[in-house]
Amino acid sequence: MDVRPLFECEKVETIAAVATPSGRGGVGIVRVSGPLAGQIARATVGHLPVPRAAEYLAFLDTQNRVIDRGIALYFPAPHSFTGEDILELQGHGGPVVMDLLLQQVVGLGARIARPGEFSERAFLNGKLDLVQAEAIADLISCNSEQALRGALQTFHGEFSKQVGALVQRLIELRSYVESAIDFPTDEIDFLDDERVTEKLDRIEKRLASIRQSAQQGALLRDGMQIAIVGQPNAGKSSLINLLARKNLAIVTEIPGTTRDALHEQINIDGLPLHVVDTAGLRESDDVVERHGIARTLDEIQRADHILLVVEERAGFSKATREIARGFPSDTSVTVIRNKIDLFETVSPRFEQGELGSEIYMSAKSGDGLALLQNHLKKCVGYNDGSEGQFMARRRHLTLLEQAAHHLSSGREVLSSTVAGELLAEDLRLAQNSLSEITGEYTPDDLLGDIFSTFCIGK
Ligand SMILES: Nc1nc2c(ncn2[C@@H]2O[C@H](COP(=O)(O)OP(=O)(O)O)[C@@H](O)[C@H]2O)c(=O)[nH]1
Ligand SMILES: [Mg+2]
Repeated sequence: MDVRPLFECEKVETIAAVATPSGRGGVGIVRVSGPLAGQIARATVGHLPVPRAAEYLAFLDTQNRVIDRGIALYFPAPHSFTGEDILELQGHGGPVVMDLLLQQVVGLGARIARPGEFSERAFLNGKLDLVQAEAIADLISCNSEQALRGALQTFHGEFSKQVGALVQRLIELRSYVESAIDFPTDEIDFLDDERVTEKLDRIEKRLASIRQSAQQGALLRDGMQIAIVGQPNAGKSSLINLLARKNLAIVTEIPGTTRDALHEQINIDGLPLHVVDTAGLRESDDVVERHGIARTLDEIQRADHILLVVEERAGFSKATREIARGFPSDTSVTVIRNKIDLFETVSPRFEQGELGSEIYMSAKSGDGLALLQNHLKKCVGYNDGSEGQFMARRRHLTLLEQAAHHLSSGREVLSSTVAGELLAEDLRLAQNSLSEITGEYTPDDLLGDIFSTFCIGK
């Protein structure tokens, strides 16, 4: 990686922040990183603490008054999170204590850290790659155990390892192709050689499989947008209440009850889903209801997946077909044939219908809910408990897609023109896209964007 370690640059500022959440708690931690950490330790606790050993001490201000008593921990460079000297002052977790301690270290020359600046330094000093740094932020903000496990896998380098191995193969192929260019008389023979296509095949296959895992990994993190739509009274609000296991939306037998789009984040075995209940679609003279219907149409455009609720009794009415015509062609749809409890002979089941999958269920009794939940998991290719599932971000998906695009353009060049230079260039671009994932090749302003979304003190 062509990044000069921060601690080798002439003037590195020492940064400080409260690393624990604001508010009151048993323990609060002020973290200091940079060349002044040792000096700040001496001035605050009287001496340089033994590296990596907990010492119970008084924390003093510049007039030698005790601010608090607690544990001081010192991690000299390079064996620390950031790769710089780090001092951690673990005091009592009250806002005044934390404030005074922070003032003390700032008075001694540290400056307040920007959000994510500790992680940024860890990255710049080669302690973590970009994917791993992002995984720490995801680990802190995740909402389910499954997501936590995915973030940990990524933090441990699972995703980086797979991307790194692919980059290695690309480099090998590139050097083979480039050596062909250097001997123009043999170039055609070189490139016609099946080894090139074979290698390219293998790289493309591997990339496809990483993309699939990353897609799942991104769903783990970001979830899927699901819009519940249909005619008034079909049971949409009952369905969101059932999925969320609480009384969110008002349910009445009066058509047109729901006007505002109602958003809820739910979780099926660790898979996060953003579900929105919408106003039923029909012609209406009511001004408020018409606003609601306009919102429904917006939600339909935004959704990754649509649950179209119909009353089993009414079946596929003309009005329902009309609604479905407004769905974007690339959005997947599941038809919920609701209210089967009204028929003794109909039991929950799954079928393939004209619009896609159909689930016969009852939003009122909950019969068939498990069918719907499993179906949604399947739709996103989500397997719970699968080993090796890592977490990924949209940023990674975009870069993987770019890499795939360059590879397929390289393949075209190879089969149509057999021009080594062009193929080599496509391979180079594919490699750059992949390297941007781990941060080996990443523009500075992008780094700023990424780290600024992290929390303070991390
Ligand atoms: N029997 C039965 N009634 C239902 C079912 N789902 C909804 N309902 C009823 O249908 C009416 C409309 O439900 P609601 O959820 O408000 O429908 P929405 O207008 O689509 O949001 C209410 O009286 C519900 O109790 C169901 O599965 N079975
Ligand atoms: Mg409703």
